[in-house]
Amino acid sequence: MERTLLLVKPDGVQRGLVGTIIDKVERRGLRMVGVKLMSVSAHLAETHYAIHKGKPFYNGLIDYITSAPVVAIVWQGSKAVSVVRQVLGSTDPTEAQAGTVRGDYGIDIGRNLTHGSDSVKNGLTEINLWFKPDELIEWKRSGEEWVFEI
Ligand code: IDP
Ligand code: MG
Repeated sequence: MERTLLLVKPDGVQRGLVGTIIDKVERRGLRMVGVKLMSVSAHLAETHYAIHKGKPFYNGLIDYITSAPVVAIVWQGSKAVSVVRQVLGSTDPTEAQAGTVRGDYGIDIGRNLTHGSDSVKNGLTEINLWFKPDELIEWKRSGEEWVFEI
């Protein structure tokens, strides 16, 4: 089964949307296997967003993600990567569909509330960056046969 990293960025934490965002993914049926509230160091932020280094928004992005605590969550389940991206909506909240996190709660692309891994491979890399192996719990959520035809 796939795993993916979801970050509730500082604006999501400050605005009290952690529970709402978790609720949407949890109700969709994915299984949480790791979660923590954390301050993001400049080093972690720069490693996570290395692909965007040199872009006009890069410095602002690093300032944003390091400005207040974030909640980092690892989700597991069939199609976890694409399902989380779908729940979050398009990067620019003004293009995100109503019903998505960014479409319902965001306006500005520089305050888009969340991060979701964009591929299975990048998800694994990001999970290794943000979590130690012993912070991830192997467990089975009861009733998953009512979510997945395994
Ligand atoms: P994603 O978060 O949907 O994967 P990316 O293109 O990977 O989107 O961009 C990473 C993050 O950089 C976005 O979530 C957003 O916070 C920020 N970002 C992207 N483009 C812009 C921009 O044009 N202005 C300000 N911030 C941006
Ligand atoms: Mg991205």
